[in-house]
Amino acid sequence: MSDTPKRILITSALPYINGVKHLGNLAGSMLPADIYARVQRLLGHEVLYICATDEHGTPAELAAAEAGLSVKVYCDRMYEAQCEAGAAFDLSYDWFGRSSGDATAALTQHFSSVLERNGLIEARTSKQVYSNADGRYLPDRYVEGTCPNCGFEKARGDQCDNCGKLLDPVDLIDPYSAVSGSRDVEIRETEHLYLKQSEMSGRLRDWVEGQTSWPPLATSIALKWLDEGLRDRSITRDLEWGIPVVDENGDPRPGFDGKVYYVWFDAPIAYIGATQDWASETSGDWGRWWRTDQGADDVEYVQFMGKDNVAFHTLSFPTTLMGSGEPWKLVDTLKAFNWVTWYGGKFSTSQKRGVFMDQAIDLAPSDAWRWHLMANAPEGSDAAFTWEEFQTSVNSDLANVLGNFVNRITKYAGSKFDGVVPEGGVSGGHEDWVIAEIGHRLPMMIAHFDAREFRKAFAEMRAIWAAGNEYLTRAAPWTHYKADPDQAAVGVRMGLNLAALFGVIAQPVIPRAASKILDALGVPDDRRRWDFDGWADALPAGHAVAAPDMLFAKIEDTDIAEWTERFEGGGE
Ligand code: B3M
Ligand code: ZN
Repeated sequence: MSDTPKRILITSALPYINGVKHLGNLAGSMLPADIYARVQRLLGHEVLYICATDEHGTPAELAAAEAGLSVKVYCDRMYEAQCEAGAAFDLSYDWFGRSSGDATAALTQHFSSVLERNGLIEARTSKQVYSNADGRYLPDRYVEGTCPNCGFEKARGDQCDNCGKLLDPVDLIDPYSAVSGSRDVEIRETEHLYLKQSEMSGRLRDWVEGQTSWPPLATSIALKWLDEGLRDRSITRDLEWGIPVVDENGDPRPGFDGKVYYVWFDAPIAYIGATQDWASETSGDWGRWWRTDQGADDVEYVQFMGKDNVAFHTLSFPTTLMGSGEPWKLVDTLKAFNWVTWYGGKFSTSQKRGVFMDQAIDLAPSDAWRWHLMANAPEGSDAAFTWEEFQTSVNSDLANVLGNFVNRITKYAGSKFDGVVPEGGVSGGHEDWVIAEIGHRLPMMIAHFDAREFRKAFAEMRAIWAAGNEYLTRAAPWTHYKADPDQAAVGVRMGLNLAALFGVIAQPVIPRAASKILDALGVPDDRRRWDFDGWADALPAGHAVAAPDMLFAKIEDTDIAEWTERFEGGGE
């Protein structure tokens, strides 16, 4: 079904290093990117899916301090933890790197020099909060105080968690150090580098307005910032941990001792740095994916992220790339998500509210989460997670609709037809019906996946499984077995081929259950790709099949009661 093979570069927003991610993070970036990558591979396209941990900035330093570890050791440990969590959820990265690697540092310093040469970066004197008690500057989250916008008393220097407003630490009323709590702070003047985004407004607007395949959520966020007037942003911070600041020749910059680049300047550059690391480790060719003078013109680049990351990907990162005047690949399509909420409230890493990836995997297998989270993806609006809906997804969609179907037909073939696809009989109206039904739904499902419309794609997949159940109800091979074994054979043959098809389409979404189904049915590798021609005869008469082990365990009411209590589900 796939036309000419494409080359598709996929990145998902880089998970921040300060802890294992919660289900909301997973559903808004890594999981949809993984499913999209798997779909495109099955369609025969060449895919490179890159992700990495985002390791710089104040949250890393603060979390390390809280854990009583050096930032380096903390990041090493959390990187391992995030690798494990990703593997447990079957995230099929081609490369999962680290923004703290050398490649990203070199690229960041390169972009800084080139942008400065092009007049898009300049050093300016700025006001920063300095703590006498701590003997250091307090950038971003190192300082807290009262929000000038809403009066919230625990606003952080970079943003108010209560009203969401982005802040500058010097805006806070009654500031105090988040390190020591000391209020003995003063405003000092010190030098920082500024990215002159304002000068790029015109080019950015032309570029944003020229995009045809961005979802409205992404375009509207970018245009809102442009309409409000892009402000120049400081891209350096008074911190130890990060990438050292260089001058226009790439040498250590005088006066910038103890300063590093701002985490949001280097984090998107890490998409490229991680690709370079992938290339070094695999003898891959990174330029073919990122440099339009080296073939990346043919690449379709798709980014996945939560809505709070859109401005950085549509404005500041493009400023870096375009402003360099070098032939870098820019994003073609950006898929942005709203929030998954915890019973309508916020998931929170700092307050440990919600379910985190490492906890989730102890409660239910990855397939269950993958199915539930993306069937209910926060696409049109925020989507609330509740235990009750999770239970319904697993018990009804997976166990009843898919699991029972596969189970019933394979067991029946085992007991009545010696575990082989039976021969004989002639297809009739019921078979025509289900073939037509699937012939109509399959292309729609693929089109929805291609358009990254996950809810619609999942609904179509469920409808295909349901059509199989409807077919078995109509054809009811068991009722014909005694009087007309040939007619029973037709039904079982079709049923087994439907089960094989269900396994093939389920692969990107619930890869573990899908493999179990395909292995039990003995579906050969070349029949597992998303090329559906002749699907109804994929398993020919005489082909041996077995019943898979249990595919999905049901979630009991007692589980829900226990989890609700343990995670204080809904209790805010
Ligand atoms: N690390 C996501 C976040 O933690 C952020 C994404 C970076 S993508 C270059 O909000
Ligand atoms: Zn506020």
